[in-house]
Amino acid sequence: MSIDLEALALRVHRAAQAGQAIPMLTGDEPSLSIEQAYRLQRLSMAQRCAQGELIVGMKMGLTSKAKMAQMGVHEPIYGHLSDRMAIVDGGSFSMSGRCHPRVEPELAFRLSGDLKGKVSRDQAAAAVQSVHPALEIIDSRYTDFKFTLIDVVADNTSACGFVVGPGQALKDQALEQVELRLDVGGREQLVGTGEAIYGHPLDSLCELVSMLDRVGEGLVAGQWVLAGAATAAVALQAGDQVRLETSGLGGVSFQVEDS
Ligand code: OOG
Ligand code: MG
Repeated sequence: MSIDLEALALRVHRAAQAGQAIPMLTGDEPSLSIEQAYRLQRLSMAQRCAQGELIVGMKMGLTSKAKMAQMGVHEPIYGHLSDRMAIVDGGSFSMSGRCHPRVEPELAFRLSGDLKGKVSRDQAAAAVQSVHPALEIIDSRYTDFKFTLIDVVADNTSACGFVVGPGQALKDQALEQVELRLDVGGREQLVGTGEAIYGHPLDSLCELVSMLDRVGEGLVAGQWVLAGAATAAVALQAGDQVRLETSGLGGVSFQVEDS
């Protein structure tokens, strides 16, 4: 019997809406393929867009060794970013209605041109309007934040929220040398570099374009792209002040509401 992807998409969507973690989809559907997982992800985004959400960009995930080791999944993945996930720099994030959110230090690109096909680092750079320090909030909809590659893709790669700091035009900044210093509520400090993000954050962008090309898609001007975390992710607690400082690219912050 064929797998009902719409029904599975709805299951993940409902878990996200209720903030109630669910068992992995591959538990019931062990034959689910990676192609079906991406189709499921798109169906689930379509269900959300039908309720008024707008796609504003894409994210790469598991582009760093630290994240791969933390999650036990060793391949880069991509997900969709919507307007409802965006939090203003310095703004607040509410824990209510979430499963078990974590934060990651990232770099984000804002595109001024379209990107499609196989692109070089220079071609990718030419389509970037600005580079920004960014914080991503991920919240796996699966029990205990444990998943397989296929399950996390079906769950829109745990995308939950993102905060982008002030941007700079992309010139000759050595993005691989940028240091990212994450402080989570004074409890946890982690440091990573741009190099940890797929060797170079622009190479992560190229890989995203190449992965999208496999399904005949590309990126368009105006979109945001999160290049992936530079360190492992840190669990959030109510009341946390979360701040990312970078060497040369400025900072970005948000706070976790008390309740
Ligand atoms: C999957 C998403 C990972 C990143 O930047 O590596 C990710 C997860 O760990 O839940 O967004
Ligand atoms: Mg991320």
